[in-house]
Amino acid sequence: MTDETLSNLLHEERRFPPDAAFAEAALAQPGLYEQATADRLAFWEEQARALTWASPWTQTLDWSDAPFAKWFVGGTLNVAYNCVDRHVEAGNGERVAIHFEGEPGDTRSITYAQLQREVSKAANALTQLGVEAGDRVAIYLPMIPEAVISMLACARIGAAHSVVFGGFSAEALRSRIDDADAKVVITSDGGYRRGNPSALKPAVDAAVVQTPSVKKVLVVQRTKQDVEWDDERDVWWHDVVDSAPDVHEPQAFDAENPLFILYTSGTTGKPKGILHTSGGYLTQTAYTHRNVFDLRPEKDVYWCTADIGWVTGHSYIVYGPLANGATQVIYEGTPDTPHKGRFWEIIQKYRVTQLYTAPTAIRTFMKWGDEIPAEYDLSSLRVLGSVGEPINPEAWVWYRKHIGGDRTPIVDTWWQTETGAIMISPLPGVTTAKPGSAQVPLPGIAVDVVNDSAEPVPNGSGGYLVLTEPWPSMLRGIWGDPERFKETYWSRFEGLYFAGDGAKKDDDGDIWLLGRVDDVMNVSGHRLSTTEIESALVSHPKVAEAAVVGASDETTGQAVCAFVILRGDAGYDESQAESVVTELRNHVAREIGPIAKPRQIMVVAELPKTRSGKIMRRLLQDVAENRTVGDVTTLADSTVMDLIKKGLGAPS
Ligand code: 6R9
Repeated sequence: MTDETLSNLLHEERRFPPDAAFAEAALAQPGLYEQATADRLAFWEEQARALTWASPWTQTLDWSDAPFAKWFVGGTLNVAYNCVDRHVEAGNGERVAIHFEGEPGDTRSITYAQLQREVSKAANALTQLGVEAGDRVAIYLPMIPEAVISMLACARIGAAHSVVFGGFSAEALRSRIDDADAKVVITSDGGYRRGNPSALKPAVDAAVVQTPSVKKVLVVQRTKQDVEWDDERDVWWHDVVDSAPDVHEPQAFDAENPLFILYTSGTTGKPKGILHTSGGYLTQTAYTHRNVFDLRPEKDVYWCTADIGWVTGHSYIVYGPLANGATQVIYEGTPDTPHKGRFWEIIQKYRVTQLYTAPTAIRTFMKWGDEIPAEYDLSSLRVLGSVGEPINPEAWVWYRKHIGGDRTPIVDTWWQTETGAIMISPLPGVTTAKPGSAQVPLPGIAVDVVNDSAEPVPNGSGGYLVLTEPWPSMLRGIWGDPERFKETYWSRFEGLYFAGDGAKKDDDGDIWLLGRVDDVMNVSGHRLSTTEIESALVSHPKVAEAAVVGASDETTGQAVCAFVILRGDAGYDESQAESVVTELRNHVAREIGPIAKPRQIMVVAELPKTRSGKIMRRLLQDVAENRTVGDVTTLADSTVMDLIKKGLGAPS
């Protein structure tokens, strides 16, 4: 990456030093970095000791069969015991584990003592249904407490779960059940979505016709809608779980016992079943959750808005928070049901202290307008988190100002399904925040940015993000495909894990994520990042959201094409289209340089996003290059592309 193009983001000069009182009281102190650097493995051993082990490990890390890692070799523990029972035994049984807020407004608060009974019942019921340690169970549920209970019940009996996001199709579900050879599927009649019950069981019915491994389907009743029923195969949760004994003796399993498989979406080809195991995964999710969010389990109310169908839901709704004995909110629905202030209403109601959400949500809230959150009391918030995509500096600053009351630290957390837990993030109370940058590897984590020859780039330059040392919550492989694991992550740079992301180091050595490397454009031999130009566009007061792609161009190789959504209050009407576009093109030229000036800017009403909120630039590239739009099956809303094409006057 040439120096003159490493521009816009590095010009972000706003700095947010930690508040002195917060810094003094913070859980994470600067000494944590020194401690981890002095002896990395001893540092991780200390973090592992925050868990309760049934028998101690004999070796911290076995890397002799790299890239297949074993952490805490010989140690045994029960993950569900760590997430539930031990808090009850410590006298915290009456503490609320989950404040559940259903979309229609129904609520349930579940204490740790109740959770222990619920998980025990579910574990007994799964055993009765024939599930044994080492088996796989598919979970296809809405965001209801039974989703968490099911995951913990699997962990309790040593079976691996494979959660499939409830928005995925019958075909996506079928291929995942098949790949993992799941014995049981746990689902529900449906869930609530945008004010209406939305069915789930029909997809399971269609999928399991073709999956001989599935012996039983366990069905939670949530919406009470009609369902088809197979008397041989289907059982109601309220029949078999509610009547099961509420005491269950947790058995200890090996630290490397598979905990779950989670399939990653997005790229072409067969989905990859990312495998995570027990001891190292739980160690790192608990450690990061505590330190990155400054968690005080005795008084905080934490809320992560992800769905448990994604890794963020696994690590930062289920395992990290519960291992730490946190009280958290779980919300079933969408942020605009029944009104656009629903999130803020929930924060006000439960006095939420930590909010963990995604840039795409933050940009949506910006688009809806500042006045909506302003109507609610958000003063309980102490730490705000962001995950999933690079956060544009403007969105970061908006988040801090309008949600965080110009007061809260923001943690921009970089990690992946594969890393299992947060890897790069500021520490609240320690790091002086730079809007738009994830900044520094957490204590215990080793990352670098390298060039094509695997050499570390100097400060002020860009390249590829790599992880240079194994970490406890690292993926242990791709389910059933060890070769693909080596090939995908370990073959590009010898001995280094290649994350697939571009990044640059600023003059202080802080890391700025630039999006997937396939999102890097090459315009007239200059490497430009989509994130960089998107951030420039979003920094314009009229723009709410932007997506940038490189479209092939006869002269420049690639040309910058931008799709923008204007802010609701921008007062835009069609007759001004031309002048707005000119204004935005000039704005980008001013912010980054003429080289980054988009060849084309298209004003659209929506952007195509995956169900986890990541913009699918590949589809926009099809539009920009006048091609038939490719596979839209992983889109959250498959009609978006028709809307975009119609809006641009292109044939659909
Ligand atoms: C946790 C999660 C992983 C990819 C990752 C990167 C992008 C996630 C980010 C970020 C910049 C952040 N990503 N967090 N990019 N800043 N704070 O999202 O996992 O769904 O597997 O996606 O998401 O490109 O490689 P996953």
